[in-house]
Amino acid sequence: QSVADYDLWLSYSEITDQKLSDEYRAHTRSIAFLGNSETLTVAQEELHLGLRNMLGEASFQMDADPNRATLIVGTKDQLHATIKDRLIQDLEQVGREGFVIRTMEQKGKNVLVISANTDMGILYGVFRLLALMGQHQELDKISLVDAPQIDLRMLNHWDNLDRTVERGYAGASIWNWQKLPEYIDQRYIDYARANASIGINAVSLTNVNANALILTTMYLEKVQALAEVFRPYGIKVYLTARFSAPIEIGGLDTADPLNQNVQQWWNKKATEIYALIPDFGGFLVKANSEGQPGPQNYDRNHVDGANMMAKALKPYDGNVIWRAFVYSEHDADDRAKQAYSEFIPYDGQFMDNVLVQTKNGAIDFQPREPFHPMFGAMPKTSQIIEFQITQEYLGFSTHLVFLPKLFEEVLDSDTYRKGEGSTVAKAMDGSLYDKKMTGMVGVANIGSDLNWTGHPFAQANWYGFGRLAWNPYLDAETIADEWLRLTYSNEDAFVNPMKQLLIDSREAVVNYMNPLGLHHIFDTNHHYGPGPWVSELGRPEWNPTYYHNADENGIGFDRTIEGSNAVAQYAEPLQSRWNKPKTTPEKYLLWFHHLPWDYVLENGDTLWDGIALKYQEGVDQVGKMISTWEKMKPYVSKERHSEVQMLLNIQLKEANWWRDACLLYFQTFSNRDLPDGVEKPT
Ligand code: GCW
Repeated sequence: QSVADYDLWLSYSEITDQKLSDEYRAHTRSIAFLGNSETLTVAQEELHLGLRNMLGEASFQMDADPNRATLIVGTKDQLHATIKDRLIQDLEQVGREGFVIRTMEQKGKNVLVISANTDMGILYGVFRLLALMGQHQELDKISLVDAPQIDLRMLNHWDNLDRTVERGYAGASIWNWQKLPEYIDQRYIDYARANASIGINAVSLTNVNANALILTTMYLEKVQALAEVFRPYGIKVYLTARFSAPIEIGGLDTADPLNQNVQQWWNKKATEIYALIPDFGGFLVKANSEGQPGPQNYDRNHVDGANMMAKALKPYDGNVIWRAFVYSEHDADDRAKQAYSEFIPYDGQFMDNVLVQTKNGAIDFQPREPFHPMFGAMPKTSQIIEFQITQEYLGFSTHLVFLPKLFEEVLDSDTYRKGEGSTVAKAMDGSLYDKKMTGMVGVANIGSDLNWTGHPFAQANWYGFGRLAWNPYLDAETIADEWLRLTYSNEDAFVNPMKQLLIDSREAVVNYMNPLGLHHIFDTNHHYGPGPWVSELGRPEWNPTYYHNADENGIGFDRTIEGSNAVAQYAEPLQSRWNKPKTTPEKYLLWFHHLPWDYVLENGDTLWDGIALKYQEGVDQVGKMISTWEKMKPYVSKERHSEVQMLLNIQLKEANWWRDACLLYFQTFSNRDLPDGVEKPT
């Protein structure tokens, strides 16, 4: 019952159910693992590890004759014609990274086959088979054909070279730059295994608030060592490139993207990197945002900057990932509008190895935001989505919040860019517009804590991100179900209530932090607790008061035609719908509207009462999470149980804090009593 936190969802717990383990043993008794490569070696090792832990060492043999094997693992080219012919149609569907898992008949006997077009497909197939077994799924009649729907499935680390992590809440950076390149921490390997098991195939190692030193030879050799660890697992390395690097480490006196010496410098840098890391992914760039240098420092624009770097990488098939997270103090009528205004005119001007990376919402990783209006609005650009897995505005690694629910909500949102059904998922996976490359990015929540993510349940957010990047149409419940089974237990009495707990946890945090479309009312800089009163910071859009605008007349941000007109950045019918409070979903109400305290909500409550009751509901939901967890003692180790219990107790205390702080503050404007049912602050 006890689970080593370090093992994540790869704990491969022993299968004690006799019938099931017999069934699995029958399938895996004699294994023919065909072919030879670094990737196939790690796949074979993983299969071995998984089977040994789940079924016991003595139960299988690894190098069986394919004619007599019960499990055959091999790429299309390795398979015997009689088996290959029966799989060929499916293999044609699964591309470079997909796989087929099927039971079929061979000489009157059942044989289980994992096949793919490439070695990477095999590795993904092996991980999937082990996951299915870990979830106690039937294999007898399995026929699974699966392939990723998104090309680039990427983690962004915001890790600094001194091992601090921006917005990292799980200890120091796992990259030990001081000991690299010689010392290869086992963690790097396990990190690669975990990522490959959920299909992550790219990682940017360093903070987007970048340090140019990472591009010096000394650091590149360290990066090379990591890239070599990751390569068998199909993971490409990217680095953040500081736009002013030619000045800082190159001795030039400018970083002007149209200056030939600057272009030359980046060309040479690319050549140097690819000599060390032939499959280097490319650069990730945050430019002209929050004080980072960029092309605008030289009166050039994003296209000039991105294309200059793209030219340097092009000969090696590298990409530039250019972030669209920009906002400036000069045009601060509505921060939410700025990225769209700045980027949309550039559609069609970026080189084809430039990807524009846009956060899921137009402000900044809030507990809830409407989808970013740029999605679907740049048909000629490879636009990729950035989610935050680390919980900057979601209670750090202290609060339990299951993020796949948030990711799913965004991916399922309809942009209407090509009529009804133009969901964000479709804009991302290339089905809406033909894209050279598609991608989904998550800001990692990983650190050197024993359990990787700080909160043991934050592992589910890493897991869930990877699963959704593989298939953006998966639903959050399926992901919760998988993760709970793989990490903790297959007992229904555990899985069912805990699944509900995970699913509800997202709405709980919205309710006790930012209900009804409120946003960015966090205390300054750290973004942890409430701070709706903060109003004296240097720039208007740094102040929470800017976002909620509470006064005697009401509360909310007017983004209608009469207000900032941010609604105009959305396609019809959203534009018209969200322009009126009555046709705006209440979850976004105060995002788009400034409304009187007595505005009447759908359920008949006044806005003031509604806000207060939502805060209370959030607190009550956390209370319910605690009582559910209380009943889970039989299914998890004592240590795990008490760890999560302590964290949930903090979460409850802080949900109360949020409710009291926000309601007492807003009450100074509303001048109304709290409704029945809302606990009075003491
Ligand atoms: O969410 C904000 C964070 C910054 C971060 C920035 C960004 C890396 O508060 O810490 O900087 O976004 O995404 O660039």
